[in-house]
Amino acid sequence: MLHESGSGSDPLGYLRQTLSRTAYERLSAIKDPSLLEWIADMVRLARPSSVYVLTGSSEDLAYVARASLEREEELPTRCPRHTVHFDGPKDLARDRKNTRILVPGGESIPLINTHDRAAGVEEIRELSRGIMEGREMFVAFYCFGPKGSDFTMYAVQLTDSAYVIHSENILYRNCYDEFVKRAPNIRYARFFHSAGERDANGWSRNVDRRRIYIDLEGGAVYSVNTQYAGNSVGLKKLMLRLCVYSGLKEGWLCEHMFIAGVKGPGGRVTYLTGAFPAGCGKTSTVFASDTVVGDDLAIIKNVNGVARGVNPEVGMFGIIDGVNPVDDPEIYEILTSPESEVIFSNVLLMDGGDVWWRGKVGEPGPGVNYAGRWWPGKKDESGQEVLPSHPNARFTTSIRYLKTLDPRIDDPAGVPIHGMMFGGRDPATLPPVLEAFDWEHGMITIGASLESEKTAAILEKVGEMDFNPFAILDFLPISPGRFLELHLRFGERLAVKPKVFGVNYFLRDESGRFVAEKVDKRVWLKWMELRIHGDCGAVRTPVGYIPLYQDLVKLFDAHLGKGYPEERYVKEFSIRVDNFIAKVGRIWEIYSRVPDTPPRLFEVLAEQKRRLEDLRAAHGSVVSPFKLEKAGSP
Ligand code: SPV
Ligand code: MN
Repeated sequence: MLHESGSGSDPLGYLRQTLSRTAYERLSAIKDPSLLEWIADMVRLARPSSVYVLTGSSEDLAYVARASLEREEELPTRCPRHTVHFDGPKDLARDRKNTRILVPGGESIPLINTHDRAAGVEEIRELSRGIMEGREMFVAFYCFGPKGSDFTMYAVQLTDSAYVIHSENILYRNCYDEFVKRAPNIRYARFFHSAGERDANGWSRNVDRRRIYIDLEGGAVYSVNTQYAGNSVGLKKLMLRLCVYSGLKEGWLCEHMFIAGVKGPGGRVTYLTGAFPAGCGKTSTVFASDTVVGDDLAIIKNVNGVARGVNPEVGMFGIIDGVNPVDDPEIYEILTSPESEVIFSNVLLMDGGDVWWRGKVGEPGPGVNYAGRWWPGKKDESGQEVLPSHPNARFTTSIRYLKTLDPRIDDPAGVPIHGMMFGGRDPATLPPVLEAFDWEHGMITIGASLESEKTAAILEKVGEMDFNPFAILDFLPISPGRFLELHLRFGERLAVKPKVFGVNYFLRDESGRFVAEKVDKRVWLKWMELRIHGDCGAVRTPVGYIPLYQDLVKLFDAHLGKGYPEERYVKEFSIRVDNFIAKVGRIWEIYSRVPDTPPRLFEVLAEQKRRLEDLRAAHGSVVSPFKLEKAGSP
């Protein structure tokens, strides 16, 4: 905790003097002195002009939605339930550089951006002094998971941004009553956020002093001088770090994964999770499934030997770039329906009040976008055309609008997880779908070895390959070695181990064209579903199992009504032996710099390399799947 000296002496007295009667009464109904002390401390430090405490009532929700518009943090559109928020041209994505894990003594963790806790605390307190002057502070209480569930974590958010609270009211379950009922017997995370001083456009003025500091020991995150939701919305990626840390200590998993149901023979529903870095087909995989439990995060625990998972969220903060009525009919309909509540961020708001993004039907016309006034053909100082809508433009909306919403979304017991998939953008190595030999092989050669081309959700160069184990590197508060070790341990204790798959929608041919079509992922999902139940065979390769040609022909016909030519099978599923060996080398090299890597990783990678070398000796550098051995059902 970050205590201003002296502020803890009589927090209740201080709050009684400072807050409105309603706000004080709402807070003092929560019987946890340490919480009140923290809030008193932050109020004293940030000096807001008023404090609004949410109980989550419909009046509160309406108040926040109205405040977002009145304070011009969101702009109205032609649809009363649709608004647009702009983060500002320098605040359009997560800030890796200034997002740091605070560690006592400033100890370094391999591949993780850490900072000395004491210095970080001091810096953030300095930046927060008076930061809310003239503004209202919101205090809101949320559940990270279904109410009354053993999976659920709790969080309190302080912020001066109505947009942040509006987003959280859509994305999470308000649960003030749980705090009243259960404090101090619940543990919760604490989030402090301030957009800081804003300019005439409403953008945070001091983005050069943007800081997102994660205090694992104190269970708190401090985020200032930023608005982009990935940096500001506490329960999204900031909570993910705290959740991973709790999971590490208690032996369960908190993951950057969706949870989706895939239907199989006889109407059975099989649940799979999927981890993908941003912009690699995660959302489209969710929509290619039959039911949706969650689109971004999962908490997974061992319940009587079975891995069960919940989605801690109830909303989506999704990439809108490219969303179109042909490829994404369901989400497109939600985003264009006047019935749904949507916050668009960093899209184009046209003068007539219509919203435009790449993929929206119709042409973009003059209006306002992430960089200010926009008109067709607008160029920036360097003569580059300014895109009407930013590649990392997003939508925030409730998951409950989905027609494919899984009926078990609120089930406190979660759903059984029978498969886990990992996917990245890989132009040259991985086939469209691949099944690991077993849990350990999958966690090591697929999950912990995940790589992907960089995308627009991070403030760095787009196009390079990035090592991104479990698609969670940006959100890891611990070494990837320990995170892998946690997975290995978790799997050992399961009586039913989920199957592990790799998927890749971005394989290119010699001329650089994508080989697969967007819709094909439905077939890969159906194949995984069958494999989980042992309902089809496979080809055994040095890197895992791949589909048999005849099974894919059947699946393409049954689910997409199209043929699947043999040449495509050969193109997609040939084993690119040299590329796989190179990948083993890259991953080996990375983990050899991570001292706490489980030794099994090197053994499993070495075995994989040996199998690949044997195959190369027998059949050369690129091997057609028809040359490989058929395996029966597992
Ligand atoms: C992601 O980038 O993985 C997201 C959006 O889901 S953000 O909140 O920016 O992390
Ligand atoms: Mn995500």
